[in-house]
Amino acid sequence: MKKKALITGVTGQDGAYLSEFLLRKGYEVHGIKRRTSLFNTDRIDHLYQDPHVDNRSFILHYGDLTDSTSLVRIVQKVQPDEIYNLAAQSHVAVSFEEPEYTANADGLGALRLLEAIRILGLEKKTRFYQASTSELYGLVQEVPQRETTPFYPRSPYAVAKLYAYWITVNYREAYGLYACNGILFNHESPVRGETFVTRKITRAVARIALGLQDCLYLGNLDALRDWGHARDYVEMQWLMLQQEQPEDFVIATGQQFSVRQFVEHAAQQLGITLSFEGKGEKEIGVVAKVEGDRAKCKVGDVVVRVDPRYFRPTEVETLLGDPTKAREKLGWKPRTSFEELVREMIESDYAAARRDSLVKLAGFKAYDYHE
Ligand code: NDP
Ligand code: GDR
Repeated sequence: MKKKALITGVTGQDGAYLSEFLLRKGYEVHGIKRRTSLFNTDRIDHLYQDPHVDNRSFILHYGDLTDSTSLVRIVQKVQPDEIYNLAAQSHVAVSFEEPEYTANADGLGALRLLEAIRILGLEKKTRFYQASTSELYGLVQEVPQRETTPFYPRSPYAVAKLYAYWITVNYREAYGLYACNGILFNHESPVRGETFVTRKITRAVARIALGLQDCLYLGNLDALRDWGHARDYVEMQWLMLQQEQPEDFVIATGQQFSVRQFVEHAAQQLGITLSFEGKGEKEIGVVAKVEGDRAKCKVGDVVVRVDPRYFRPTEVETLLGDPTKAREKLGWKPRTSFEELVREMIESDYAAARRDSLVKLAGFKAYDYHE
């Protein structure tokens, strides 16, 4: 019998990598996607299997973390061995605009899944993974951050995730569920959402190099993050559910870079050297100029500017994880270096930008609905 996994957030970055990983391991993978007015399955289209074919190993269900009945129905139907709760309103800045929805999906969503397991009497069968986050550390109390570091969340997103973290621990202790938290530090990839800072940078730098965009507007350039590759991190999500006892783990690289350094590395990949001005204060201003002619960039072009709208009401200035426990207990260590991560993202975005540029050069005009 194939093992069955149920993934919430299957259409997201991690959902796509985890689906690939579990399918390679021989799992029957079920994913929950939500109804949207446009297709939202780009990241998993290559895994799609025709519903008219027998013995499918990749099956999607409509559902939503804010809708208990849909979750209970799906868990009952699938009877999963493992649930990976990856679904979330995952954008920290957006959580300040939509705090109630974020609390509902990110906080109560985890509770609804845990209750579904309990209501259906699956406590002994179904293992549960909760996508916890380094944002829990917020205003950091210890450097580097490890499993025992106290939390100090700094956004509605992080506060909602704090609830999800503790309700996962509580159900483990109260009902003996195999439930655990992966406290994952930032992880990126070529399919990272376009509004997270890394992807926003690699996409913009590629488009600037090809003359499709003039300037990149950013917020806090001094924020420090511990950035890894999503492909490496989903392996840990699975490993955590394969242990004898459920435990919580920090997943990180143990290396830290600033947003400014990420921009520099991304530009360097395309041979563009930038000179930064000022300290990136919270006001619109010139931040980086091109130092040597390269592609469509000319010496002195201003390609990065600071825009206050991208600053957050409360910021997490610095995050650095200590993955010692994961290494010692699970034998895990990240495979992809920071440089490799940036290169992979730039290569992918440059290829996409080249395609757009060729289409533009060929005089193609997109269909206009109002014509
Ligand atoms: P993404 O934003 O790429 O994916 C989020 C997924 O959740 C999408 O499939 C989205 O659907 C789905 N979703 C959002 N709201 C709902 C809802 N109400 N009901 C059902 N599905 C919903 O996130 P990542 O893949 O990057 O992250 C995965 C998880 O890990 C998230 O919980 C995130 O908070 C957490 N995390 C991420 C880290 C990172 O650096 N990437 C680090 C630490 C934690 P749709 O495609 O329709 O929008
Ligand atoms: P983060 O990721 O908030 O760490 O949450 P994000 O990439 O959004 O921000 C990282 C840092 O960059 C600064 N920043 C900007 N951020 C965005 N998005 N856009 C900008 O223009 C910009 N300029 C500077 C931010 O202020 C911040 O300091 C991610 C998400 O995946 C969460 O779901 C996850 O829990 C955490 O990582 C770990």
